[in-house]
Amino acid sequence: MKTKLFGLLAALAFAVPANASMLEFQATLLGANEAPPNLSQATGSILVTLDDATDMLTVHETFSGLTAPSTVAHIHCCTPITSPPVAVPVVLPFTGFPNVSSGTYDHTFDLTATGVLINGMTAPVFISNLEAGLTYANIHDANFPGGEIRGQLVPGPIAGAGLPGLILACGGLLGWWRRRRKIA
Ligand SMILES: [Cu+2]
Repeated sequence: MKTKLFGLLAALAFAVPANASMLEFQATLLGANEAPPNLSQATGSILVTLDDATDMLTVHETFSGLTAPSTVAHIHCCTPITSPPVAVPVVLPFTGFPNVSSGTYDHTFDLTATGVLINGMTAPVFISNLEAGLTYANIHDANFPGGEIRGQLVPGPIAGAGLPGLILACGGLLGWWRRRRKIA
């Protein structure tokens, strides 16, 4: 039992530093969250992963049911969740966003690179606002030039990415320990 516990602790020691600088944020995108709110039945979800050591930001967004093909998609800053929502400037345009009514978007941004953040936004200011829950993601199209669906980015389930990794690491280490014990 003591050895098993040691194995778990050792796995923790390996697993935690790998995730320590990864921060996750997520949002559900709905017409009801737009400014002004709309009755669109479209939905979307976004997962944003920030490596706070390198300022690399990975976006994974899925959406479906837009009333027209998407034109542009963004992260806007800086406003808290309000009712009714207000619109604030675009700070991170999603380059290469697909012009479809249902789809997926995956992209990694270097927040420190010129032209990635716009409207005077800088990486440190953006990151502090992201962490404070003051940014939102939305998707625009011809029917809703101001945005058809929108969601406020809030800290996501780091367990969603971190815990399976941790369990895998623990399982792998225990397996190694068991095999090693059999051989010995
Ligand atoms: Cu936008």
